[in-house]
Amino acid sequence: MSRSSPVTIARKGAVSIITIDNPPVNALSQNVREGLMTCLEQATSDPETRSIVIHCAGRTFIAGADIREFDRPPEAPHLLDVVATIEACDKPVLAAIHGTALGGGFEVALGCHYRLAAADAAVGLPEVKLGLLPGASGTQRLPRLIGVDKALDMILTGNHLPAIAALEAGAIDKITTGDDLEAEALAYAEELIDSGPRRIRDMDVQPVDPALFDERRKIIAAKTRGLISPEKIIRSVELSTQLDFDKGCEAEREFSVECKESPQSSALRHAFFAERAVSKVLGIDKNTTKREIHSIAVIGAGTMGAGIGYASLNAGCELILIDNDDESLERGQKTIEGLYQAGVERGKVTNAQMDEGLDRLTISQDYADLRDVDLVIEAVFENMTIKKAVFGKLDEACKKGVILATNTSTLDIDEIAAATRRPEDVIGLHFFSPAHIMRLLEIVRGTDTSNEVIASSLELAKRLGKIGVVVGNCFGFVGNRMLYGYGRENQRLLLEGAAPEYIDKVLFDWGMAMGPNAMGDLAGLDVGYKIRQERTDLPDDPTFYRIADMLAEQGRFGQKSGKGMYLYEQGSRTPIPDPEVQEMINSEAQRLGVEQREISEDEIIERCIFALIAEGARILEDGIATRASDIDVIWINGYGFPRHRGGPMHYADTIGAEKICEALARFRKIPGLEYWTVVELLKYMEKNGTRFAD
Ligand code: T1G
Repeated sequence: MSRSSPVTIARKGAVSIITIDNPPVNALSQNVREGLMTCLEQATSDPETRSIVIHCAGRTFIAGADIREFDRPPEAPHLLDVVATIEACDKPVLAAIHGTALGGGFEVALGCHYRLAAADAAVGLPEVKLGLLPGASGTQRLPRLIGVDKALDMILTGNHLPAIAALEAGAIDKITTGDDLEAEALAYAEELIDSGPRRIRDMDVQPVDPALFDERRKIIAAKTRGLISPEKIIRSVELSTQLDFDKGCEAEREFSVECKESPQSSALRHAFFAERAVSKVLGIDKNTTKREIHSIAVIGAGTMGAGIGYASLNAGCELILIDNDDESLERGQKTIEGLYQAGVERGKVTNAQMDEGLDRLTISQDYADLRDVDLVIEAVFENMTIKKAVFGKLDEACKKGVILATNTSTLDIDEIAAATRRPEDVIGLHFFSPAHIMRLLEIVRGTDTSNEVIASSLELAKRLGKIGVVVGNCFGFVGNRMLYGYGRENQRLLLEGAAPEYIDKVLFDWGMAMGPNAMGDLAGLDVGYKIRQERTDLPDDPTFYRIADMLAEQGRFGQKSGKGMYLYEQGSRTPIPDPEVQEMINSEAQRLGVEQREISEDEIIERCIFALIAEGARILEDGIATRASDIDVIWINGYGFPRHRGGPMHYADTIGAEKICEALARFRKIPGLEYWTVVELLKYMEKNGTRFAD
């Protein structure tokens, strides 16, 4: 065994302990698999060894196969063979689990004859989140161990099962009583010497009603539209009830290879690593000072302010909610109480946590109450004059070292910071609605924002359970700047003859969480309208957001006013096409001289999605985003871009710069679409055959 193997073996009495030490998460890289085989052979052939423990060093048990290896041809030993070798061992093998035993890691544990877990450990088969299915016998073993229904629940959701629930389900045999896992594993392994091996492959799958599988298919069809691996999972588990163990594993293997090679899985794997890369920011590392944030003040008790406040309370912070009058403050407090109540009803929060959280909430109209806060998040009306006035007052009221953040979704951070004498402490923290749910936090660095403030904001994002993405300062930052081009194209397509419900259906079926017209009605057409009214750099194009402006001017703001692009029945969020709007669009197109024609689904997808790609490329040219994958993380987590397409920039790489440049040139020839100008970065990529990923 080469000295550098991450797998070692040591015998204590009659028990050999095989230890995996492959930081950060003991992934089953090739050298780990090889090391396991070598140690198993040693333990099996050692007459002094009468039982074996497999456990891991570091913060967790095996967190799965090494995902980075999936883009390379598979190397021996294959995980299925490693798991089979463990199970075939004629001495009892115990898995000692701490942290998370996930994917191939849990399959290794299922290859073991017994499983012991630390009380705070969890197990899971999250492959579906990567567009995969368990490929090392997990879909054949788990139904045998815990039954078909529970197995399908675990594998189709990919959720982690805490140790207690895993014990109840029969997925593990024992939970530690103390906090010395290794010692308890040693004792348990000695106990098991007389019990001998117990192989899951020899267990029968408890019979189930075959109709169960079609029921599951119906359920997932709606939930996981467009994904291929969920069906493969159901089929593989179904075969576990029809085939013997080895035949079932063969079928699973085929499905696994098919999924691994699918563009969907490649996109989902890209998203996995992209979301982990966002925390790597130039000039910021683990030595960068981070400011302590225990108390937060939110200025503005509206929907966003209250949502941000609730998220802050949930993260354990003290909260002061500030607004100009009692009515607004009471409304904000009621909103937060309502969010807590809803959390209790959904079992996400306990009554005790709600009471404790609300005890940390203070409402006030007085900026003097801000003297001890560590962070202020301004969430007032999207108007520069109002925001600058607020920051001027904060500069007076707050102690030195407070982070002054604005939740603006479009406005210039530097101009806001200029209203204070401490621009280095000013940063944009752009939350997405609903603020307590949406995982994305766009962290906008101003020209003077200090690295300390950025590092503290990244840490705060983690505490709030958000994905913090650091971006530069420009109109709309990354997300909304790209949304502008996407929305513009939608508006043009309406005038050119594509009905709003048609455009929405095409993009929804393509994978967007919601079509642009339904999304506009949800966000409120008045919000976009007011922002456009404030802008001084809008293009000289009479068709630019023309329909949206007309609707807003008629008071048709969307869901909040019962009608926008669509009609909404009282209390319903279901968009109903409105012939009046279609009539308005047709006559406005005529007035503007925009010829109406049949528009194909492909053209709608190309024009809307390529608008995102083109603006994304310009954002990279301007250095507003550090990496193309950051843009993907923003659109997947903030704008409902389909995760299984990897985000606009990853999607662009699946098409190639050549095709995209050809399409942009084609669009430019359509009368009125001259704004589809050449994007230098795309031109460069076309010429050099490079990708955004490069
Ligand atoms: N392979 C390679 N790298 C991994 C990895 C993995 N499986 N899991 C994590 N990392 C890296 C990650 O990129 C990051 O790197 C660092 O570890 C810390 O991760 C055959 C086919 C375990 C719950 O899907 O869910 O097994 O950025 O920041 O928040 O059936 O990581 O520091 O350079 O996420 O504490 C199935 C994936 C694989 C689990 C820890 N397994 N991992 O969360 O840390 S498919 C998974 C996680 C499979 C078999 C199939 C989480 C975690 P870097 P982190 P964390």
